[in-house]
Amino acid sequence: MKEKISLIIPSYNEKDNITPLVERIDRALAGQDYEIVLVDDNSKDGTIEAAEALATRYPVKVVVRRDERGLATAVVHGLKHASGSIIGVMDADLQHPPEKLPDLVKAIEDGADMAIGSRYIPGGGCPNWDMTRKIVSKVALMISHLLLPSTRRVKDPLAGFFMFRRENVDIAKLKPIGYKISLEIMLTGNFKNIVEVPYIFEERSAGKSKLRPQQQIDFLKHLFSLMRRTGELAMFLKFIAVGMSGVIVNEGVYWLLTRFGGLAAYDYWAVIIGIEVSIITNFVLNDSFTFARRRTGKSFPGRLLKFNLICVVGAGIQWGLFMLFTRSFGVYDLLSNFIGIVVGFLWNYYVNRNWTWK
Ligand SMILES: Nc1nc2c(ncn2[C@@H]2O[C@H](COP(=O)(O)OP(=O)(O)OP(=O)(O)O)[C@@H](O)[C@H]2O)c(=O)[nH]1
Ligand SMILES: [Mg+2]
Repeated sequence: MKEKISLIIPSYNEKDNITPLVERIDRALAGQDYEIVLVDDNSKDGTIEAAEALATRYPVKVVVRRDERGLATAVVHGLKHASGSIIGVMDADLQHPPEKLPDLVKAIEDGADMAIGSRYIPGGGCPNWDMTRKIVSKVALMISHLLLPSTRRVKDPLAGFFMFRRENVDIAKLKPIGYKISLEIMLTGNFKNIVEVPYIFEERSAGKSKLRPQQQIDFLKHLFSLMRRTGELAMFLKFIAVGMSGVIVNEGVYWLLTRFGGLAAYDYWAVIIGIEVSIITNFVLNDSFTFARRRTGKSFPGRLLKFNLICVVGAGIQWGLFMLFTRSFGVYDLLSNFIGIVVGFLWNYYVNRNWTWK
């Protein structure tokens, strides 16, 4: 017996797209056990009537929300009405080609627990986008990869065209804001094997785009919410706290060595020892506190060595920026040093987060 596929399709004023969409899906999924769950936010252009007419001929469930708007929450709502063990999500405006659905299904049948339609792997793309939209999309992608490093295993985590096994997702955990439902599902779900399938994002042939500048703000709010819920933000804040403790250790060791340790005349050595001791205490704290949940399976000396190396390079970055800003740009020395500290800190955090405690 084939597993049942539920395609959840959010729609808002897509009257002219709905019939060709359902017909093309039905052709693409011939021989599969599938249903379409169309979640419409009370469109007034006739989308609902068109969908209800299709429901007499095709396996279409029309779910109308009257009290809420929003793409991602519509998909969560649709999940509650879906009965398949495989869930697919796609737009109603034919920008996600239904003919690619079999590739997504195949990826799941071959063992993936999530299959993502990707614009950013060979064979995929958005050839019809203008320069601005291309840049906005790439910047959004970069920000996601930077702020939520666990999305880096996927080239296109922001796609709205994907499939997954329902058992890997806990609906109660889904709290998306805005448009990026794939991000929400990928990061709150328990996915071990995510596969990307290339597709071309088509031009919108009918209906209007619902993209508004507000969505960029919602996107940032959503990223922040995911950083909080996935523990990413907590790690960052702990790393800052540990870094501050390192300053105290660094100063304390310098003070002890120069005042009581006989290094009064060798203060440059006291500085170096202070730096190294604080790197080690920072390491121990980060290893047992900040990144405690991420250290399994890696050797302690290996982590210590990587951390040490990264921090020395970080110090080099701070020094280099200090020299650059004071000498080349004539910037006030305390400000130059501060810029160096911030950049060096971000370097230390990011590289350690993704390499030492990978
Ligand atoms: N239920 C529901 N669906 C929505 C809402 N906003 C957008 N959609 C649907 O979500 C899908 C994607 O929205 P679009 O406006 O096409 O967004 P986009 O594809 O990123 O932008 P374009 O390329 O300009 O079309 C479409 O099927 C829309 O009808 C909403 O508030 N509620
Ligand atoms: Mg669209």
